[in-house]
This record gives sequence, structure tokens and C-alpha cells, in this order.
Amino acid sequence: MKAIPIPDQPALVRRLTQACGGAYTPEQRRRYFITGPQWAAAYEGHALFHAPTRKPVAFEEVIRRYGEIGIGWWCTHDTDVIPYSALLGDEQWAIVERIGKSLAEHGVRCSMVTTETFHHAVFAASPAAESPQVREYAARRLVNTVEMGHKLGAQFAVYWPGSLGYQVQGAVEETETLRWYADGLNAACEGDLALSKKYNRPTLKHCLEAKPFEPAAEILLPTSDAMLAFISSGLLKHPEMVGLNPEYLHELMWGGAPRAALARALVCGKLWHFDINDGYRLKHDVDIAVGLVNPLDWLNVLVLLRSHGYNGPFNLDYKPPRTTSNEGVFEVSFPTAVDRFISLWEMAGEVLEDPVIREAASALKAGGEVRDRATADAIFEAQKELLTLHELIAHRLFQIMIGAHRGRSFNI
Ligand code: GCO
Ligand code: MN
Ligand code: MN
Repeated sequence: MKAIPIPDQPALVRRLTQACGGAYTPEQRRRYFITGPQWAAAYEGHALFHAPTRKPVAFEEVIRRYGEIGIGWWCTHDTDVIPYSALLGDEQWAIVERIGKSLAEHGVRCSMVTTETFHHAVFAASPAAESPQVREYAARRLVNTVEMGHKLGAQFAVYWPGSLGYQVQGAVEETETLRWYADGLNAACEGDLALSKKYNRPTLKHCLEAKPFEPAAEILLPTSDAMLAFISSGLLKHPEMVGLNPEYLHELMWGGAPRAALARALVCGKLWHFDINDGYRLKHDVDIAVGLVNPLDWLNVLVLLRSHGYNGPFNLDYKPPRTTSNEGVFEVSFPTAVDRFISLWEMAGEVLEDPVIREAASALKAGGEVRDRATADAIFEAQKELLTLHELIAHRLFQIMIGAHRGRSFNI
């Protein structure tokens, strides 16, 4: 095949993307509570072993492109948009005002704000470091982010304590560090109670996000379950203001079943925000776009969330791959991620209505007719044939995913 001149490449990618079909319109996409992070679109493709492959993208462009795609909500770390030199002073509020204008201009709203407490050298020993000066600074930053959130109209604040842990044991006493970490969250919640009055708005929903590995070697709060225990530990002054932002991949990374982790958060009434992406078990945080690795598991996750009326954000916290260009991020990566999510969400609706699954599930719940209810063998014999429905339901889910329930078949 002849080499393809650079100027012809975007048109080729666009033509093949259109040839894929199955795209939703921006209006259809805006009906879902799908949120786009500043950092995901602006990710330059760099990592420990990788030089960047993309150019920096400012918030004006991210917001404009999200608006065009039909991603109705935007979220950010404080330092994604405010340089360290401008933080905590007047200059940051001028930037926040510019962000507000950009959002209004492109019909996008701010859903969530989050504080970067893992990148800058000041957090080398975590935001809950031994040094009271570091902790005081971290608390100021958290309250400052809450104020940014109120100014931008956000409903959520997220906390990912990535560096809360250690590389080597000895210096860190875990119970003390957890108390100090709670002090930071307490400052954020108390600050929020005052700020919500000042801005005449409801308080934000403060959501904790766990990740089992990276960047600390040993992590003090590695899973959503650890976060739930922390919320009800008695260390938080306002546990009712604090819930969870589980991330699909972070639960998979430690070997858990993401759907089961979400179920545990649901029964605690703490599933408030959800980072959606994909990846592999027991590997690093590859942050692949939703549905590209485990579509069937994703379908099952969304069946659970739909059946429980989850109405919080679905946050596209993934990293467009290094091989995708700046243009590709907005032409291919985001629109296709959104469209896979919508397809899976609608399919989940179909699963819940599916007559085969409904009848099979209710038959299982009815159980088999047993004469002798005190005998294990008799109870088992009475259900034995019904239990085959477990496998049939799994097959039916697969059929729904590939469209076989609508008559799609493959010819040999
Ligand atoms: C990660 C984390 C982050 C957080 C973000 C919001 O994998 O690095 O998931 O992307 O979601 O810091 O707090
Ligand atoms: Mn995340
Ligand atoms: Mn992640």
C-alpha cells in the first residue's frame, strides 16, 4: 500500500470512524450523566517509560470539544487548570472565572472538582505527612478546591489519596496517618458547611476513591471496602457527607469483582460517583476506555446500577492511548467511549426487560417444590433442574450483547 501523506490522515480516520456507524448524536449523548475529566483529554501520553506523544491541551479547547461531542459535564483537578504559582491567591479566581465563561459558552457544566495531592514534591510524604506544615497546606488546598467547586456549580468533590502509604516500613504509623488523613477530610467538610452557606448552595458530595497499587508501594486505603470502613471508623466528623467514587479498574486491579464492590457500596448507600474505564486484573492502572476489555462484565455492572436506580455521574476516567493523536482524542477516543457506554447502558435496560431472563430469574427465586424441607438431599433434588438456569441466563446475556436475541447469527 502507498504511504499516506500526513494531510490526508485525519480525513481517513474520520471516514473510517463514520463507516463504523452506530454513533449517537450530541443531543442523545447529553441525556446521560456522562462527565469528562480535564486530565483525561489533556493527557499527553507520557508515563515513567514514555515520552509524551501529544501536545498540551488547555481547558478552553477541552470544554469546547466536549460540548461539540455532547459530553454535558466537565471535571478537573485544581492544578489541571491552575498553575501552582497562582493557587490560593487572587489569580486563581480570575482563571476560575474564565472557566465559568467557557463552560457557559459551550453548554457544558462542571460536575466535580478534585485536589491534586499526589504530584507536587510537597506531597512526597503524602498529604497526611508527619509535618504539620504539610498537613495544614493540604487542608487549605482541599477547602480551596471546595470553594472552586461552589463557584463553578459542582455537586461533587473527589479524593484520591494516591500517595497515602509508604515505600519502606518504619517511619509511618498507620493509625496516626489515618487520623491525619481524616483531619484533612474533616477540614474539607467543615469548610464546605461554611462555604455552602456563603454561596447559598447545598454542600458538595465528598467521594473517596481507592486504588490498590501506585504510586505508593503500600497503600493505607487500597480498596473501596477499606474506604467504607474508614468512613464509619469514627474518625470523620461528618461521615454523612462522605461517600465513594469507585473506579471500575481499581477494583479489578486487586483481583476483586467490580460489580460486587459496587454492590457493597450500594447497600451502604455510598455509591455516589463512578469512574468508568477498563483494564486487566492484577496489572497496573492502564486506564483503558470503557468496554474495550471486559464488555460482558461491563454489561453486568450496568444491569446492577440500572436496577438500583443509580443516578450519579459516569466519569470517563481513562487515558486515550499513546497511539491516538491530539485530533484522535476528540474525533475517535471520546465519542467512541461515550457511545460504547450508552450502548451498554441501553443494553442493560434490555436485559432487565428480557422475558427469558425475567422468567428464569423469578423461577430461581420461587425455588422448587420440596416435600421434606429438613433434608438437604431432598431440597437439592427439588431445585436441581432449575439451577441450570444460571448458565442459561449467562448465555442470554451474551446473546443480548451480540444481538443474537434479535436474530443475528454468523454463517459458517
Ligand atoms: C488514577 C486516579 C485518578 C483520580 C483522579 C481524581 O487512576 O490516577 O483514578 O485519575 O480519579 O485523581 O481524583
Ligand atoms: Mn479515577
Ligand atoms: Mn485508574
